[in-house]
Amino acid sequence: MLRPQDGPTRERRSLAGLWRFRLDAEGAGRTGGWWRSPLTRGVDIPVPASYNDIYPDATVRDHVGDAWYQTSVWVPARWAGQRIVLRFDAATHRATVWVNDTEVAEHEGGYTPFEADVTAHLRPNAENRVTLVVNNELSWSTIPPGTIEQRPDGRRVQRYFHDFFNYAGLHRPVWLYTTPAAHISDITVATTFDDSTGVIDYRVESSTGEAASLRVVLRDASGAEVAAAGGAVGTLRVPDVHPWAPGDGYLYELEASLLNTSGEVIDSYQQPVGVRTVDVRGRQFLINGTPFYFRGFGKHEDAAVRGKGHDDVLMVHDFALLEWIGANSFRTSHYPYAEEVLDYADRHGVVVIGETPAVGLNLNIGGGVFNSGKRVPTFSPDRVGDDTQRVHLQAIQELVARDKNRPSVVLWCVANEPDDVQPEARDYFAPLAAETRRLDPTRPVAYANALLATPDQCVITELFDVVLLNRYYGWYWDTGDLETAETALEAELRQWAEMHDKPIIITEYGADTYPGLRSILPSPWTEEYQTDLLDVYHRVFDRVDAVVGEHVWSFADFATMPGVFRVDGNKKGVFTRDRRPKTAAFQLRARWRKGE
Ligand code: BDP
Repeated sequence: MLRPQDGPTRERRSLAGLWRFRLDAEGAGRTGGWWRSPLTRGVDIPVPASYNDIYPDATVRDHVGDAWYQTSVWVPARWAGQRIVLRFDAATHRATVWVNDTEVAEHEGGYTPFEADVTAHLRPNAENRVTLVVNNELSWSTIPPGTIEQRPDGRRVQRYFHDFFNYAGLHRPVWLYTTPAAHISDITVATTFDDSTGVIDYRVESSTGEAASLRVVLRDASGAEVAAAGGAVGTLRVPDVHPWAPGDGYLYELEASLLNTSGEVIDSYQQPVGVRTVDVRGRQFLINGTPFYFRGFGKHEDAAVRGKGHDDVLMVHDFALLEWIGANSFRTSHYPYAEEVLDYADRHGVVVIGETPAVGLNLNIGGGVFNSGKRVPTFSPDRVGDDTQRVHLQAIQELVARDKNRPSVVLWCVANEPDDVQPEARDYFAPLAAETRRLDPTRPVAYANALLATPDQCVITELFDVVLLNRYYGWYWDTGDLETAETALEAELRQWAEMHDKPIIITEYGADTYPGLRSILPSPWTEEYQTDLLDVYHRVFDRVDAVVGEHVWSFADFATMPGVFRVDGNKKGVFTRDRRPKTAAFQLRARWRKGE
């Protein structure tokens, strides 16, 4: 799926700003036709942002159900005759959209974009109304899943099994953009090397099918043309190619042009291309044929007031902190991040594990905390079943469609900590793994495993290329006892390495840490305990060859649902929520930048 862009044949208009907003817990707006007129009794709401924390009002923060957004937009007269598209980069978790009086789009899933051709419904040279109802309910047929509890006083309360606050709203930019009627609709690139020559296979799809001709030109970062070809499908060869590599986000630009029969350009699109390869060989993870070691974090899109609203200020700051600390990679836990984030990673050579929103598919873990006692089945027709699998598949398809051309993304993570012990997990995941590979044969596929499934118990590891482990020895297990933690961690990692000839990335390890709490003795929640625990893990990683990466949980403290295990959110951040370093930040910097 192409991102909107400005160019000789295309124009974008951002719909960011203050929209009108109204909660609708009773669902009155859908029957009352609220899209047909200006939203009355609404308040202002900023877009992009989560709506939950903008007003000091628990009704807004804990709202369950529909919420209405409305704005009006002037459509320039010069857009008459163009194709006009309305695009939402994300609406969490689902939305229905109207332009003036007409319904134009419906979308399920809170972290991938959707769009509608609204040419027929907009009036150029006039104000037009855009209305959207966003719904934040989680159920067994949503990704992530959840359940709604009815309280005696009639209130509905959202429950979910993942450990981050259920923020909702328009988290990312909204665009109106134009293309010519005959236009380029998609581009796919895949890159390899032939010695020092870069080989780029491309495919350009257009609304005209075979009717018009296509021309493709590749330019290097200085703008010099380095290769060209004709046809919708083809191969470009770049002698002495400058590869995209970790720490070196070198991008070429592929310009695709759609030409009419007289050779005039009807539409053109600039697609950035990083030339690189990704392979898994034995227990190694190779980028451009060289073993790569992941250093970094699992993160969240999370900040005070904005919630999950995308913010360029925080994004650039976070990338600057990643560089300061010596990280080379991160995982988009636990959902696809804003496209601005992936653009930045592409341009700066930051390696990304791209994850779907399939988190909380495990009834033996609730909100990051492990249930004790008897195992509860997760997969069943009335829990995680066919409906869940269908939306999960759609989430994978939309993630791959969005990010398939990004050099930064080297691995797809299709789920976080699902139940991988219940035998039915295999039937659930086999088609998902197969479909991910079919959609993208160029990247390895994995899922993140929680401690409940040791290598002898896990029923799905074989379906995947890389072993991703989230481990909390010394925290949820053997709390306060780092000696036992060290022995147990090493024993388990060695077992994984022996039983599966695959690389292992530790995608989570860490300890909740209250900033400023200090202790001489090993004491969970203190800054010393966090650094001591990280030291233990690092010693073990350095002893086990199959470990090819360490992602600390988490980059920064983040909001969660309330719980006795959470102090104003999850405090496993190496940075606080407002991005101040805990002691662990300096410790990681010393390890990750050693030798620089
Ligand atoms: C893991 C989850 C992560 C949680 C973390 C924790 O993958 O989302 O935040 O544990 O408990 O189970 O801190």
